[in-house]
Amino acid sequence: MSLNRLCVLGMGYIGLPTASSFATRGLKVVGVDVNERIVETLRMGHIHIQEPGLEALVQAAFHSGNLQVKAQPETADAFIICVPTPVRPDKSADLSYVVSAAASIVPHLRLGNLVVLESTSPPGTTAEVVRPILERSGLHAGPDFHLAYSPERVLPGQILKEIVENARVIGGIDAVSAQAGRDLYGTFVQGEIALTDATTAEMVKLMENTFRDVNIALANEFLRLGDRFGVDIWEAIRLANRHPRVRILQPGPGVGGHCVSVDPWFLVEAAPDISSLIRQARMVNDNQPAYVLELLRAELGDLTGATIGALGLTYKADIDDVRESPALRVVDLLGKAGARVRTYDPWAPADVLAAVRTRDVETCVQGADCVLLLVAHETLKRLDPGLVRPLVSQPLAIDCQHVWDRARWEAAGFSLRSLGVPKSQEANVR
Ligand code: SAJ
Repeated sequence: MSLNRLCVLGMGYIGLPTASSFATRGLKVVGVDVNERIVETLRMGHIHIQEPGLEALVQAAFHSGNLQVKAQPETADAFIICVPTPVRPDKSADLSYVVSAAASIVPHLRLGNLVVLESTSPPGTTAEVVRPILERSGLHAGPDFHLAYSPERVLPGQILKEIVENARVIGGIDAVSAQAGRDLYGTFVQGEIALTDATTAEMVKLMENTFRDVNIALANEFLRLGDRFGVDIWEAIRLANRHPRVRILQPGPGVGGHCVSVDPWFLVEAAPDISSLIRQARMVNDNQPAYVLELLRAELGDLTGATIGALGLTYKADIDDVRESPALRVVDLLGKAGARVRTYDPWAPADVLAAVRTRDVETCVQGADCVLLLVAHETLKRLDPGLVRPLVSQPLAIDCQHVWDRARWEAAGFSLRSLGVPKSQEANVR
């Protein structure tokens, strides 16, 4: 089928690269965002998020003359919904952005159109939530227009490569809808395109991120067991992973981001009676920041009045996203425990409030009783302990990512504690 004009709703981490990828392949694309500030920023040729290569791709899309950004959708051959689906404080799925994006398409829906939902959604959302909204147009999904679910699967930091190369699953409300989705994404996707039904595709996306969350929870529980039994968990994981069928993930200060720490709740909410493992894994990962706090207490005793220089605030390394960041949770817990926390992050947006944000590492660690590494940004991994040592008040460093070189930090006069390396094991890893 011919799909030449496209409306992409939501100009965020997924919608913007998706719209730009189609535009640079010759489709006429209108990118839509309800946030006027985002529309203005993009129209001025700037981008509001950091992702390697994205600015150049967006500029190429504008230069091609095929990309426009607007506040409202308009008639098109296909519509792609890429809006957020957060969880509410009670862990229920908030589908309000999906609902309003679908409603905004209704006046523009025409015979033969294709509508694709990309947002991560609870099973049944495409068929039971989006479909009835679109059918308010008087058209019927199936005979009159095509409707499909196709989850984004890209890793922040590698979006541009993965959006093209990853395999893509497209689930239609009928077979023709799925094929229409393949015609559309085939424009730029080089990975395999697998067709299925909409609810299976929704389930696939949730299973992927739940698989990751449960496996990280297992690594984090191993870390606690390692502490109990005096085992360096990094060494134990390295050795276990030499088994041909074992691949244990990395423990750490917790799981963040708007995906892995959120999506499993969609399954728990939809079927709480049969998802206890998934819920428990979420709780293990959500408790990691409190576990980090205990490590600090073990080293510093009462944290009231202690000065902590906390390095890293984003949810993972070398990206600018702080959503659900475990580092922010650690900082918050430290503040509640009475510590004076200064923070530094070379990536986090300037408007992130986290105790006292400083402009450089030196100011952050000045007078610190403990230098705390929370996120393994490249620049922080390479931090020179010799520069830090004269600035701190106590030479204690705590590495929650196991990336600082023990010999180097100790040579600079620091006592280095690593999350996952019990004190009794530190001598062995020297
Ligand atoms: N993390 C660990 N240990 C690990 C791996 C990750 O503690 O071994 C932590 C990270 O530090 C971070 C969190 O988990 O706080 C999530 O990071 P991530 O790199 O696992 O994943 P995301 O959220 O950046 O992207 C995920 C990806 N899903 C999978 O790998 C199954 C990506 O492919 C999805 O497209 C994305 O979620 C999404 O949008 O759903």
